[in-house]
Amino acid sequence: MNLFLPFKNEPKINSKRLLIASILFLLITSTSQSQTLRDIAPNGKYIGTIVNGNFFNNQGNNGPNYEGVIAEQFSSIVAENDHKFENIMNNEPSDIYDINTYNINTNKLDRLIDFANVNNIDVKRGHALMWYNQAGWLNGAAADWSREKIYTFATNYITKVISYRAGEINEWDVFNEIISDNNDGFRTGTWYDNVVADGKTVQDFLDHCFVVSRNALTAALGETEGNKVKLYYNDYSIESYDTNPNSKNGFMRNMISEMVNRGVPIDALGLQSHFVSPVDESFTNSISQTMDEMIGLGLICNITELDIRICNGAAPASAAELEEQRDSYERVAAMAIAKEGCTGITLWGFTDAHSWIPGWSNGECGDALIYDNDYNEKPAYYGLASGLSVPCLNNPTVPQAPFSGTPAVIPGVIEFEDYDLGGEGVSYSDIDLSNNGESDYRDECDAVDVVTEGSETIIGWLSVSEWLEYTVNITQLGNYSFIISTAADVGFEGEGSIEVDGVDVSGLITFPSTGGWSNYQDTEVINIALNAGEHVLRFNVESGSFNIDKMTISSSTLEIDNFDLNANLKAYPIPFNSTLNISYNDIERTESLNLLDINGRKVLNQKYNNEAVIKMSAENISSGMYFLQLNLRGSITKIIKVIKK
Ligand code: 9MR
Repeated sequence: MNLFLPFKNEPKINSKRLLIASILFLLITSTSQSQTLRDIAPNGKYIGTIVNGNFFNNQGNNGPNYEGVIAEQFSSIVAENDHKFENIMNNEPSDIYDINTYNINTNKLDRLIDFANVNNIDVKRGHALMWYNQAGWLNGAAADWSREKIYTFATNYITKVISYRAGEINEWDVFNEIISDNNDGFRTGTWYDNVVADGKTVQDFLDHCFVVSRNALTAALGETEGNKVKLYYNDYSIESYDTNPNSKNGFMRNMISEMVNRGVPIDALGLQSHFVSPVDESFTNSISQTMDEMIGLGLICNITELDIRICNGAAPASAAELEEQRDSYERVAAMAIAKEGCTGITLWGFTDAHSWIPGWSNGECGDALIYDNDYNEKPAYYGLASGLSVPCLNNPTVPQAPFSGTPAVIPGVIEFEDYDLGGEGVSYSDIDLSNNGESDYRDECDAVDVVTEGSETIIGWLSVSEWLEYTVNITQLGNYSFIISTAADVGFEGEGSIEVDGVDVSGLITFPSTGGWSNYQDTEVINIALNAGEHVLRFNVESGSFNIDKMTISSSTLEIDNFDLNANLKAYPIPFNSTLNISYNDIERTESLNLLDINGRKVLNQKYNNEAVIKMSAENISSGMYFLQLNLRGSITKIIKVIKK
């Protein structure tokens, strides 16, 4: 569940997990690297790095074991510069309108793919098809092109590159860094400015590039295989959540969600993640919120260029700084990899011997990666490995069953933390795979975010689309009121709903801000009709952020115990709205039911129809008090008072 919790409990890396990780690494170091980063990463998720052509294939100063470390540690690679425009298309085509005149340098694609294939590296990323930077002759030429010429160029260039050895590159950054750094929307001052013409916008151009990419892939590979290649939008300084819609993050979230809504074929968002050490928990919580929102749109959201620099002038990093960096790598990796919608983390290099950071920062910052200049693992390596090791990730689920062994009784109180046994996707759905709450109340691998504070146990970090299920025993058919106790800090609120056996019984319930994550308030929902017997009740999180404590469920059915026929008559809901339900345990004796107004005039009539519950349709009568008259066989009449809402 998301980042919200009672303020007293700051989320921490699970201490049990740290213990497991430490044991794991004692094992690693004592068994000569038997477990590498790629082994530790959860099943189905990759850990990647860039490869730099200058150090590749023994070109230049490739260090002691440049390719050896890549092959041993990583399950994904991406070229640092080789696939950028300036390196892939050295010369301007003689005719921009003729794709046959586009010559691309395929050596650079071949080199990456072949190296990956030989070394069992599963995921090959392509970076980046469209980018204003490192674009060689294009920047000068396209500055004079019309909108239509740029569109044609983009179509031909993308088609040419993405179709080459199609299917062997698993992911492409279709567009890189199109958003401005000045909180003012799309980047300006590049040749993209020329696409704003004839009523078209930069957004149209962005959409066009995704459509062209998908079309080229499906043309080359067919629908099924073509759709498997993941198409990314990739950018920096978009990682942490910002409620300001004009901020880079706010603009990006809006841009991506509109693209998804319009059906643009985008599969993934790349958070570059060039960070400064130390990275604290409030920062990773904020990134987590961005990731959850993007994953909620059905996208993959991956970390695509991770490095965490130490900025101390030219000084060598101290032991304390390296420890902080270790924790920073651990935090970022643990937060991201546990999410179902995060399929991988890519580092922007692995050794400090080859990193863009010192050059870019004029020597102010450096030491950003996980191996030092001499290819020794730094504390950051172990931090990353610890973050990647999610002990419960591949835990099998078990059949659904009540938490306490017996179903919760309704009417009664259900504590939210007593959700059923079963696991992710069976008895609950939680957006991340660790228990942010660190409570010992349930099994460690039951990864819903349970928080224990003193004698109170609650669930925090709720996110849209999460749900929890409870096997319940409803003692009698009738109408119930639910009092739900929730908390949300100033500025937060949320919505939920209740389903029984897959049917919505409550509609949207709004939970207000209560002024604090630990200030619980009751919200009452009345007139929820429930059938008797064993059922599965589900609580859905529909929107917002709030903590949940318990549901108190009581009967709001009108019962008359001393009914003449000893019949336990029930009429519900009281007050009723569109339908009044009537039942009693000898209902077959009913001849008919009349609803009489206060003056004794009959306003509705209903015959018994062999159902266990007689339903009177009361939509068209006005609010107020009525008398329900039951006419039973044997000329017995019974009258009770009911109220229409
Ligand atoms: O690491 C790349 C460096 O060698 C290049 O000189 C630089 C040019 O801008 O690009 C670096 O990689 C960038 C990546 O392609 C996109 N995101 C930011 C990366 C760091 O600048």
